[in-house]
Amino acid sequence: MKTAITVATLAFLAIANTPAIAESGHMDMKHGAGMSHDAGQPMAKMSEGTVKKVDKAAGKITIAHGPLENLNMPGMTMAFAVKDKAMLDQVKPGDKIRFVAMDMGGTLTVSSLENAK
Ligand SMILES: [Cu+2]
Repeated sequence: MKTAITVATLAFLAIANTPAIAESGHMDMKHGAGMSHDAGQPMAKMSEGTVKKVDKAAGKITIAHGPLENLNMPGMTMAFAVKDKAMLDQVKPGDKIRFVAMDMGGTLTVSSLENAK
């Protein structure tokens, strides 16, 4: 008798739990859809840095930069390629800038920059 009651209780609990599991799965799906919507937004997280050197001939800029979250990089001084050499005309060593750097085919490239005053 005792055994039969236990089995019946477990069966009841299993049935009672099923809607809860289904519901949490549904909520996860809604959450996932929301995240993919956010990923569709243009992401232009600007990083801050100070121009150390501008090499117009090579199309490179050396920047002492703060942490670059999108590249998972700590602050350091390093050279970047630039997407457009014309971008180098608007900066000179010592300038404080905001910029977006990204990995373009293995080359860390500044895709946009602006003076930070
Ligand atoms: Cu770096």
